[in-house]
Amino acid sequence: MTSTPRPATPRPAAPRHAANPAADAPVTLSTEVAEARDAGAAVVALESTILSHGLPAGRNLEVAARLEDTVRRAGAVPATIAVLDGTPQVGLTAAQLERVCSADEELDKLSARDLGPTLAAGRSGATTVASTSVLAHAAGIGVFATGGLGGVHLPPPGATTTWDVSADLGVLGRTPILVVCSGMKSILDIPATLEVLETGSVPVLGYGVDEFPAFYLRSSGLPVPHRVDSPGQVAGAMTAHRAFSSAGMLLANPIPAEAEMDRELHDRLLAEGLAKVGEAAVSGADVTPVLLEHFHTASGGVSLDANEELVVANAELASRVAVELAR
Ligand code: PSU
Ligand code: MN
Repeated sequence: MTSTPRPATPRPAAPRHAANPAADAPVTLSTEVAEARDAGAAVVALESTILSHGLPAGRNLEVAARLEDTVRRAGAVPATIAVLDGTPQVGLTAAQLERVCSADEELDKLSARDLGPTLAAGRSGATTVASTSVLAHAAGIGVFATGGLGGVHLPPPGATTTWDVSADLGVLGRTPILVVCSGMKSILDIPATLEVLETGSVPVLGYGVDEFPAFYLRSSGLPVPHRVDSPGQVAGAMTAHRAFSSAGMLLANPIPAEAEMDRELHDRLLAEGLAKVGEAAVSGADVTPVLLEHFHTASGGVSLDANEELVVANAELASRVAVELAR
């Protein structure tokens, strides 16, 4: 028996900069987010991995509520993103947010590559910076606030590389979105991460600072390529960048001074955490959650407070930028 080859039907390429990419994208927007987006109002995407894998249950729900509240007060609409029962949800109901924050759910941590298989299988999971960026863009949202960006992981003693480079970096290089964060944690190789961002042609802006922040600490000691001092300047840089590039943009906002961790405590916890990861042979997607857990328990909650304050500050700044862009 011979099978008849199907004629190839060339499909027209989808425009890369469709004004409303969400028109055909299989994402489900909450009514509030859809209305705001269609009206051209300010919308800010928020991720869910930071809730499910980055903060302890209980505390995560408080932080989630505070983040959404912060965005609203600043005049924007929050769109927390997660995959629930095979549907990418952009904007969560109170019950959905509770589900994402519940320890019983044991949600998977979904990077961008996990979206397809997870959706097809009807499964649920929390989205990282990479997958949140992809879904936010598909929903027509251009501004996203988080805590820390993933990056290039430090090799264990004796090794030269782990090849563990967060997908956050590659996705930012090809997704037109502004990510507002407090840099990356010093559990990562910050200079190497900045190099990879340069390779991806992702502009890196420092908000009110000349040095790139390091999450729990206000400075990594490394220079930031471009300094901006107001939401209007960020919006201007974003608009000008967009005329030439479909790459994302990173706005690094240092942790508020009063919430910054003590450097000695920080350095000790970091050394302990890295040793723990090495001993337990933790790898891949588990590395970041294990290190974060160590910081949170061994600091007696100091790092948790720091984490909360910096994400809230980023949500506020992202909202102010989104409001500028919506003008
Ligand atoms: N930074 C934090 N808390 C987090 C994360 C980063 O301070 O929870 C999460 C984010 O979702 C980020 C992800 O996208 O970790 C990066 O994970 P990985 O290194 O496995 O790519
Ligand atoms: Mn990784």
